[in-house]
Amino acid sequence: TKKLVQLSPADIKEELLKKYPPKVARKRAKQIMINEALENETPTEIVANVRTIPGIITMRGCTYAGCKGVILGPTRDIVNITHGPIGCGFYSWLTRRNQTEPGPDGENYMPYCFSTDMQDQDIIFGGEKKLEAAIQEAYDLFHPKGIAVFATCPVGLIGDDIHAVARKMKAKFGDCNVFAFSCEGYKGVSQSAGHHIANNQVFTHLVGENDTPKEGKYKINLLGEYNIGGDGFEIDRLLTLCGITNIATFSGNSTYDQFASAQHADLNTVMCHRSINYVADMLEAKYGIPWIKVNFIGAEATAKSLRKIAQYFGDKALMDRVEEVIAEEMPKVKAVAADVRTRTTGKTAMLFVGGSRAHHYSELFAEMGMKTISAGYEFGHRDDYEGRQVIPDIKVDADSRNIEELEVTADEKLYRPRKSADEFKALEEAGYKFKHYDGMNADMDKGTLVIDDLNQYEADKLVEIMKPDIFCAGIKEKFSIQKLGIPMKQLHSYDSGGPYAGFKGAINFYKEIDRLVGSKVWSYMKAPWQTNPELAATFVWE
Ligand code: CFM
Ligand code: HCA
Repeated sequence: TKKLVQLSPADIKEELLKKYPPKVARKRAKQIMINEALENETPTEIVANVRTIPGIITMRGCTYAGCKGVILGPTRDIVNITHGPIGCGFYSWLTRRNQTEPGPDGENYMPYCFSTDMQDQDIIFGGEKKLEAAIQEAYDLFHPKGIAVFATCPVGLIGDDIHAVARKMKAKFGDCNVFAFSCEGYKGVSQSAGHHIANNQVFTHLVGENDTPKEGKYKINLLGEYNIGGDGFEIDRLLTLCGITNIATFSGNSTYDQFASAQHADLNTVMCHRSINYVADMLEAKYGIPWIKVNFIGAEATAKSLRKIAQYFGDKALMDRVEEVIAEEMPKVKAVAADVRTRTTGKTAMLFVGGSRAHHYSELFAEMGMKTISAGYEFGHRDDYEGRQVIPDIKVDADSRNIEELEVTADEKLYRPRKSADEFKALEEAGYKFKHYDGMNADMDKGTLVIDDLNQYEADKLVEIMKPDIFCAGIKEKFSIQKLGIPMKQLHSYDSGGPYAGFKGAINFYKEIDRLVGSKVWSYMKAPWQTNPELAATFVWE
């Protein structure tokens, strides 16, 4: 006999925690948050960027993945050598679907997997000589502009000095920049530490190397866009249509020279704040280039971001051009949205991805009339959930480009308490530019579940209780979710689809999701709870 019970968000949270040993349950409880606590409750702070409890099957990856795969992976003309056993190199080889366009010089090392292939004797006697030989071999074969070395776990444990080797080889070659990353997988609690290590070294060894000024009236860098499924191509298409020059993308479809020339931009636009905010802050501190948050995931978000860039430059011709481009593109997007909405309105989604997409993609779903009922990051920090309202530490005069600095402490600059809308307006009117952006929580409805570092067990449980119409995550989650009879869409690799950014991307996404949530095939699957139910429950949307 089945009993149908209605579960509140608090009940669901309890269900997720029920099976855990008390200590584990106490820890996980701090990472499962009912968004914008219901009336008479104080909003909970979410605990994020903390170590995954051993034994739990996390969705996260490692520091090496964040450094080598994520930040440096999409750059085509730097030879990336993994110093370590072969598996790390092999499993980070072309898995991320970052696209590239080799250009006239044709230099593209992405199809290669370079590794020192450490063996037992290297672990015992040290691997520096082998690394030196690998760098030499890469130089002799390709004569690249740059060679980057990435440390895997054993390298840190045995103490190979990869930086000394890199310095020695750089001096020896004279015409090739060799630099290294101490990004051992175990450093930090996730990919996130790898982003930071990567950002620091890219800034130290590459940014500023090319001092030839770049042409262009409105020069920007696009930070935190990795050209997955060709997203960066679509964004570049729109920027070009608007007459905006993209000096460097960090690091989708990028080259050595783009990094080296980034200091020539007038404005930094930040797409994935989690992975690249360090570079944005360093470019501002060293070169005085301000940054603003943008988001090209979602048609409305794309239009808003283009307008934001135009507003920054404050030039009427640019603002008009941006409006023309939007007016040209938007009707096509709206027509497709109107069609799919007849089938997708009211459907529900769950998004558990990385450190920014779980937030950005909720906009695309909203445009389809779909509701994100639960979401979370694998490795986001608190500011990715709660938002960041930095500034006003600079005041930019649109005509003269003068930047007036305000006195702020470093601490204040990073985590400034939230200001009221009125306070912001007044400051904005006074000419201050805000690097303000909303985190995930602000965009999620009241009573939704925001869960940090979701794991295999909780994912299954959530799906069982809330039965979303679609679940979005990565390859490790894909098949277990599908076996529960729920359509699954990978928001990392796009399941070979895409682009999903910009206007064309929005159309692709609407059509694909429409097909997925409308497919009958999933209803033929029998999930374990359907054959052997412990509890029949339903989640009722308030
Ligand atoms: Fe930024 Fe990314 Fe993401 Fe990320 Fe990633 Fe990625 Fe991602 Mo996979 S940089 S945080 S470390 S948007 S690789 S392109 S899809 S987890 S949400
Ligand atoms: C990474 C890369 C990854 C993995 C995706 C996945 C990506 O974090 O090392 O789990 O499917 O986007 O390729 O995030």
